[in-house]
Amino acid sequence: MFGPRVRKSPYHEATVAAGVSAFTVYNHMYMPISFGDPAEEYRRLTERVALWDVAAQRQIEIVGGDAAAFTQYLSARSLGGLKPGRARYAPICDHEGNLINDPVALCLDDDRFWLSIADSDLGLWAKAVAAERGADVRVFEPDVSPLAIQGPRAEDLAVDLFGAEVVGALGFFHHVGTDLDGIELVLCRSGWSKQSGFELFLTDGSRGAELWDTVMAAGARFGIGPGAPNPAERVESGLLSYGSDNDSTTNPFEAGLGRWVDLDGEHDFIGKAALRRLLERGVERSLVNVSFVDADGSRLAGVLPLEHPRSARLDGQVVGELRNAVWSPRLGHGIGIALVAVAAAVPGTCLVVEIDGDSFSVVVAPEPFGTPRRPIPPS
Ligand code: THG
Repeated sequence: MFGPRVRKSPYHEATVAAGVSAFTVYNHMYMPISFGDPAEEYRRLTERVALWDVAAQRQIEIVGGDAAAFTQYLSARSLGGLKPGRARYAPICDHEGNLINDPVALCLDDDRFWLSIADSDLGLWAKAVAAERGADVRVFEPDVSPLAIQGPRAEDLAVDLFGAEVVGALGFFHHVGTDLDGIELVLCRSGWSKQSGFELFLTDGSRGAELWDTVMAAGARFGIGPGAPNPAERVESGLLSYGSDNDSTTNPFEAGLGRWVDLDGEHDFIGKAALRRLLERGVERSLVNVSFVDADGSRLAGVLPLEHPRSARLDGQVVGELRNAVWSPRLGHGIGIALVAVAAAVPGTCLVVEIDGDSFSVVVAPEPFGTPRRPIPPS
């Protein structure tokens, strides 16, 4: 019993009707994580198309004369050249250089942005920073609820729903305001998998069930079914799960997001000076992919991610934590993500973790798993 503090998404009833079997709480909202058959949900995502209630990816809207400059001031990544109709992955740090969110920033107009946030109260942060700086912006959470279609047949489904012209013109991280049978939404080529797909940002929460049903009906001929951000596919793909892979003191270099941090650019942002100092001092930990090497790793088949991190030991000494572990259908063995001291982050290093009284051996992978993104078909 979570009570009214935990919000329901506009798709909540539809997901219950579709057989949701587990929720997490994300941005103070229930978010489906399973429909009871992990193996089938993985196949659906990697071979056909899956429908995800990701309304818990809430939007923080920033609008006003200073919106562009203010949004930039929040973001460690340069948003230079981010134009209406474009989006950019934009890690955000606090003044110590710790990662506090890793949203997708969408530019809707020259003076209007959405930060499509991961699981932390970025709205409070943005409002406070705006007020303290006297920025000419309004910061609020609009009525916007993303619904994702992900998988190799998402392209065909999107063409059926929105037409080849609209979909063909949409590059990766491009978006456009449109509607589906009069249901207004922003269509974006994005999503938290590497299987290709789209996110439909519904802008009228009263029409969630209608949108879910419309997409489900059109997707029937492509083998659509319900799903959720997939723990196995995303670890295989190397997408960061903020708050799950990292702790409250992880900087973007440790989290593997260094390539998105623009320290050399002109733009000032919160955490810039701290991040420079961190780099000078040298990064102490690193997020690495690991493979389970015991035959026993196969017991991870079908399980949901770890409920909490487990200590990882090297020669008996704790050197960090295993943050997530799942069975990988693609690789055929258990895989995980560990946040460990750089000395232990060397490929081939063997670590020992205890999970529910059993001891497992994991080995640091030679390189991040990082499935390449499925290419966008030529229009
Ligand atoms: N979509 C939307 N909002 C979100 C997520 C999303 N909010 C929460 C969470 N996911 C934020 N985290 C991420 C992490 C990775 C990506 C998007 C959001 C992502 N990364 C690509 C990559 O790493 O290959 C692309 C990065 C780039 O090219 O800029 O897509 O999924 N709406």
